Amino acid sequence: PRAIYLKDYQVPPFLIDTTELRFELGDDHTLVRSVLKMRRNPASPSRQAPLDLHGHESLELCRLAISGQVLSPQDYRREGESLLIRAVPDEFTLECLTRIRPQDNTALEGLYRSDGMYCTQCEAEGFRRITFYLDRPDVMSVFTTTVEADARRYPVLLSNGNPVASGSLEDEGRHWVTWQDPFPKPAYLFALVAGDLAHIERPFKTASGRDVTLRIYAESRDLDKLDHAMESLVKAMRWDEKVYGREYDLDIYMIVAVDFFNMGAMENKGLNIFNTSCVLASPETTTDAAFQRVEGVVAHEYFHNWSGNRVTCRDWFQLSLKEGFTVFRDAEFSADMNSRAVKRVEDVTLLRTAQFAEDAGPMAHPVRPASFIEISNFYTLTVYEKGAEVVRMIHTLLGPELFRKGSDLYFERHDGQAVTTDDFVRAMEEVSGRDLSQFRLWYDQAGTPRLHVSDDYDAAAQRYSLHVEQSCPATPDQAEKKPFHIPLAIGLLGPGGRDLPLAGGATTEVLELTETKQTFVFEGVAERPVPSLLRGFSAPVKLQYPCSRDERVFLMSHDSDGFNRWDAGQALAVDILRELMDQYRAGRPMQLDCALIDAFAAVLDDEALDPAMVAKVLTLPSEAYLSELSDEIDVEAIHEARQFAKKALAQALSGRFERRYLALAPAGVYAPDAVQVARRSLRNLCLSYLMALEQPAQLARARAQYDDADNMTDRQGALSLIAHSAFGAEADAVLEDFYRRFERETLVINQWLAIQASDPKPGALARVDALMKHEAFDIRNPNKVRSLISVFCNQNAVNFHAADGAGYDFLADRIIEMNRLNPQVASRLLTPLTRWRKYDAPRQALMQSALQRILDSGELSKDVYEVVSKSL
Ligand code: HT7
Ligand code: ZN
Repeated sequence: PRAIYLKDYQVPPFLIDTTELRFELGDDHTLVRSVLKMRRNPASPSRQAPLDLHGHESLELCRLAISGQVLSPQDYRREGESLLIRAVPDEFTLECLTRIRPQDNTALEGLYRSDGMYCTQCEAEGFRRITFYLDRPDVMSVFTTTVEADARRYPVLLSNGNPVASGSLEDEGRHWVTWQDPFPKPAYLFALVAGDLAHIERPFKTASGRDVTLRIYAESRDLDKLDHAMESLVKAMRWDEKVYGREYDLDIYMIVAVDFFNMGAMENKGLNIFNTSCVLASPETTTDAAFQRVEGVVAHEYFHNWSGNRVTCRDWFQLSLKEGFTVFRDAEFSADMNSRAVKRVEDVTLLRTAQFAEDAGPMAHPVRPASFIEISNFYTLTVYEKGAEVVRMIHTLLGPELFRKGSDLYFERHDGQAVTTDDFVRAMEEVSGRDLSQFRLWYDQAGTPRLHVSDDYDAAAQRYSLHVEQSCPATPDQAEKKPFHIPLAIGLLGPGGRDLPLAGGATTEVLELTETKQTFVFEGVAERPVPSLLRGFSAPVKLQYPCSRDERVFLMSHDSDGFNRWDAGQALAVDILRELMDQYRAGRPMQLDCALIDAFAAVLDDEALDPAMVAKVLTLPSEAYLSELSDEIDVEAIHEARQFAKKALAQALSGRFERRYLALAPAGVYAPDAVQVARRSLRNLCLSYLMALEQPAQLARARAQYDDADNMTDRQGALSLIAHSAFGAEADAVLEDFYRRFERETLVINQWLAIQASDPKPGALARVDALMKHEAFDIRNPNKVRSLISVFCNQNAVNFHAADGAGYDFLADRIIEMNRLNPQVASRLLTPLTRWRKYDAPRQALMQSALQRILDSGELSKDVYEVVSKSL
């Protein structure tokens, strides 16, 4: 397989003004007829270029005609994914008839069947599995689509835009519907759905008074689980009108839930297709976290209507243009709907554990990658989450008003265009008058920058100085890095814990780092302050400052920045857990520093704090985060130290945990609102500490919570604690009970699989192996693969990294199997093996040999080949 490079970008030699499609869906095969009005692109320098269409090898070409003239096989050539037609006029109509077999499509790209329905996934390059086309985002066309199918089995026929005609072929029992989308769009935003679906509907009036119908479709058994998604959609539409001045533009907005889906959801114009896991929600079957995920994903896909669809990407290297910006938009939306501080903590936790690890691994790439073999491998945390941080930094540097002006200019100037991240930054530069040329390095340089901060205080001169040094480690293909432009938000705390006034009387100041070494001087500082650095996590960097445990405790209780209060607690816990790991490795008895116990006690006693934030503060850093911070990951030491700390905290603070657990008992009817979610999160965290005591009384408490729960958050919280406990018989019993209660609820059973896959007790691999044969498992369903296989390999370190390498062999076998069925999912499964350099020598050897075995296993998809070959 060949890499393609950003530097080789050329404008398309041809344009497609209109695209007419007719799908005849059949059990044996589907016929796709296309009529494309095409012309040479006046902006292209190549005036004689042949027409080079994309078309997947699985396409069966039945007929090809240019302006009515049928072409014979001598007139064109198929080569890999390309269909070359040599002599074409400057303007012509291309007609094409292809035969495809959606029922055999296990890759879930293009048109495929999910249970009994047809649906599509065209981003990034799936449209070429439907018909021959210029399948690149800078070719935008006006689509008219007719879908024809058996009327009884597929009563609902959907595509993008507005429905304009329908009819039936009565003697054949078939019917058809025609959809027209007036907005030119690239093929990756095309969508089609056909099935026996039920829906809910709601009218919506836009700010300017246009009437829009909102519809959410699902299988009829799930009709009662759609209200939360609808409410989320309405909130997102209102928010985008208010915060960005963006309105919806078609007469109808549809969401369809499907069970087989490679990712979370897809923003196809006017017809979003969603993984059921991101749309269905009910108190009995859905946890609070999943409710919030539905709200966030519904909003994300809706926001794409402007940041992605109306203004799209010129090429796939620009993916973060739409994804980074849209993640930033959805994060701000969620922050406004729920707790801002909690949302920031969650996003930074994800970034610091998983994105930082990606940035330090063999697949590290810039937010705007310079090359790829398979674009599907670049739907990454770097493009999405770090890309959102880059947009957030622009917001921080410009301030909210100028940022809004910049986004207005960007949307207005580029409406209907396919553009680049440079165009986005240019709009921000123009409205602010700022030069962001150095800032653009965030798009081009991979790796997580390091900040080393030191300080000094001159009492006589009442002068406090912060010295900041930045560096960035080498990443694949980028040995040397230039200094980044970094917004570093800081505050200074006086001895009593109050913020000192800084420039202009503000208590937080954004320092701008642009050089390798810089010093910032603060005058008139009467006493040595404690600095609060990187407030709100103002830049995606790793910051080191020699802070004592006492200073961290001080920041934990006094910092006016809620995020940094949490972060001080995390840093304190990391420091103490590392001490425990050293003790464990040295064979000494582990002893928990009282500083952590005292700090946790103070937080538990403070009833004025938001319970959701209390739960975050009292959550020990995860094994994944501790691994990311390690030069060499000691899986066992991390696990043992964390377990020990948890139990020691539980023993020292059991009275407090119990008191708060009881005080937070549910009152009233379940609602996934911020207040209740906060209470449940802290209550379940208290229960997890109490269960760490390993006492029968606590087991009984957890079982009672499980039995009495009126919602999935409390039931599943108790279930996983019991299932992971040392009480083996009770664990088996509760898992059995849960299965019986929910065996018809696919998404709930996926959680049941995940809980067992993440059980750290010995023997997990054998249980996972057995579950693969369970009726609840289906290797063709990505949600099941993620719940069982991914969770085992990513969230059960002690078992996956067993010294004998059985976990690695298991994963290699699954990847070899999945490579044939679903390359995108197979490729994502590889992640834990790619991190082999972070482990001890014997594990390194075992992981490398698992990777080599995959490479040698036969014909690999581009997806798997790229990741394996770059990792070895
Ligand atoms: N823009 C969507 C990306 C997506 C996707 C990409 C590759 C393969 C399958 C996929 N399904 C969805 C989702 C989003 O970011 O909104
Ligand atoms: Zn997106």
